[in-house]
Amino acid sequence: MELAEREKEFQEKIDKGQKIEAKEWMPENYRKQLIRMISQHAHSEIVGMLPEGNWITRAPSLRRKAVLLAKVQDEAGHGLYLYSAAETLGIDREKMIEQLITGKAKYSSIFNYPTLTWADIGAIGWLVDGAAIVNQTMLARGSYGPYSRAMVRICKEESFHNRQGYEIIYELANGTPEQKKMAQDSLNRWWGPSMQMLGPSDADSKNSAETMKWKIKVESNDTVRQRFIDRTVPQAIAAGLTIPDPDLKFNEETQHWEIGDIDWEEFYQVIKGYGPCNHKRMKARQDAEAEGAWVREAAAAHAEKKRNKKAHQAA
Ligand code: BYC
Repeated sequence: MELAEREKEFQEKIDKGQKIEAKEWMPENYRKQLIRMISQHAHSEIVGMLPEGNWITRAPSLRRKAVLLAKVQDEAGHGLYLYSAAETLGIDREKMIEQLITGKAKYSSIFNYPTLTWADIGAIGWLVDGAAIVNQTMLARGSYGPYSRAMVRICKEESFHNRQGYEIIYELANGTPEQKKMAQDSLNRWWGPSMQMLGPSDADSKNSAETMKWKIKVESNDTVRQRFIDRTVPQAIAAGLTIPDPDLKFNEETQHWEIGDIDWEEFYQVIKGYGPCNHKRMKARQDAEAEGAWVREAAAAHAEKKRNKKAHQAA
């Protein structure tokens, strides 16, 4: 079959809402776009463990510690499903990890900010996982079977993360004046990066035309961001906190919350490597890779030994 004809059939399948599975024919750029997005997503999950893991030993109670520990472990699990989903496209995990630790691959901009107080753990669960859920419930409707199915389970776990984050923030916001101040300070620092996290505005999003044509994403960055804003502003109000945006207003006609300008200059600086914690995050992943080398070598040697034994018995 001619390439053009194959592409036409592929597009028809997508337009009908059918899923594409691992072994099926797909345009090379569809494969590339998916590897780019899924591997960036996987990297975000494991880098995202770092700012939160930082607070496990300092959680204010045993309950908070157990919940945070479970959340951070969930993020590692998400990384594993996602690396596996990317592997179905013909790239192996070693290669993806190498791309991460050599700085060739991106991970979410949001994880380049520090967690300065316990309230930041609340803000991450509330805002970061909140933004992730809105984005990922959309991605669960995407065209690539292994990725969209991974999203279903991830979103269920993210919902628990989101609730635990909001609970922390809500309790602090309704606690002592010092605690309320801590919650507000945390919202002030995480709001802007949470807006940026959902990607450049539609006019500047270079991949959206292609990824939306192929239903890798079924909604644009701005659409997803607006849904996140509409869901989050009332939660801030319910907690008695103020969104740090003087231009925020509710549009009665459209029934949407409208925000002021997003600081895209900051976003591009962070994704170029100049955020407050890029260097630290990268070094943590590089060290983990180096320190885990002996485990991988031992596991590979054991597997090799088993294979040789089997081959010897079969001979
Ligand atoms: N950070 O053309 P665009 C989590 C890049 S983790 C860094 O609009 P696209 C969690 C983008 O890659 C959740 N880079 O891109 C974990 C592109 O550059 P390249 C993470 C960003 O792909 C632990 C360029 O900017 N979620 O939930 O159509 C604890 C132009 O952008 C970012 C995912 O990864 C960013 N924020 O749309 C707690 C979801 N935004 O690659 C929680 C999967 C954009 O061409 N990804 N860039 O060099 C997506 O849904 C989409 O990739 C995006 C961007 C909406 C993020």
